[in-house]
Amino acid sequence: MANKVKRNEPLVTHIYTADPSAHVFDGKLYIYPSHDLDHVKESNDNGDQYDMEDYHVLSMENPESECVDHGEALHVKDVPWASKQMWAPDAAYKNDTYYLFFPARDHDGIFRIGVATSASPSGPFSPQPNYIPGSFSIDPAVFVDEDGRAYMYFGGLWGGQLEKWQTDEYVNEPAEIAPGQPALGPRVAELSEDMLAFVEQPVEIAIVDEQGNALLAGDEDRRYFEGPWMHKYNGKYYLSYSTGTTHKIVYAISDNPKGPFVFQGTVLTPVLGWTTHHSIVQFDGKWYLFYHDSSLSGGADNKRSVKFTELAYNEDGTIVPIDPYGS
Ligand code: FUB
Repeated sequence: MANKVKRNEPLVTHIYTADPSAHVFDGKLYIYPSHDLDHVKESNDNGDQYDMEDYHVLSMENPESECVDHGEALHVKDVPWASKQMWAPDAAYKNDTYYLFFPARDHDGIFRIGVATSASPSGPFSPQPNYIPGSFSIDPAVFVDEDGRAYMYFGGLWGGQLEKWQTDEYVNEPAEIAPGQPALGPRVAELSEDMLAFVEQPVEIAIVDEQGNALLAGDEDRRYFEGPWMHKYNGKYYLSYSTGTTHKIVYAISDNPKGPFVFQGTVLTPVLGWTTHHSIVQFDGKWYLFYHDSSLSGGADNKRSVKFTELAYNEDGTIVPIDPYGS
């Protein structure tokens, strides 16, 4: 199925798609989204309404072309360790292999992150029998640096269970984090050469203000919630993410892939729907923001559609904020 895509319009309309991770592979744009299902589930802070079962890979020859749905690339029934909720995935290319990284609940209801491989960027992908040892929570974003080293950024609050991993052990009912305490940061771990394991225990990323003070849990306009993305621009590392409860995509910059990152500002103002999730990719010299909203479904939080638009930088390297519904 193919539709010619316009800026700020759904890439496809025959299925609901969300959480886009966009990459350029083989000179084409490949988009790895979640596949939202057209069903009614109980809606709660645990995220039960996001009850996705499989992934479809989308591709575009270029930003002016049609978008192709390559069909089912991986289904939860084929992943031995996973029970449900195939949430935001990402993909990477290394070792002549395409890797699909994805979170799902294991058979104990704990979110873990798995990996599946393919010879083709459009799949189908064959899952590893077990999740990545030491992985937890949601929203993997894998960044392969210019030196070939690969890092996975991950973690999400609330339904994403990050609060339950404040120590290296899973705690089902953790103590609440007070608004005046430092906010939880996303986690990062370097991946092994074969991309199937962590080479280290994941570490928490520090996101600080201009004075070097950690962002606080009560600072909901700036603190990390979920959906990390990493890209590099002019030699600097840009960590962008969703603020969750305040529905923004914001970013922070560092000289090091593991931070600390200094908070900068907004990438994307709120979209229609509770969640916001994005990726940033360069194609043919221009930069693009892929994101989702719930306009196609008339505002249903769990029936979202992936869209894209151009992204621009100011001369000082800051990002020009995007209003998804502006002119
Ligand atoms: O799609 C399910 C969850 O919603 C994702 O993992 C989060 O980033 C949010 O978009």
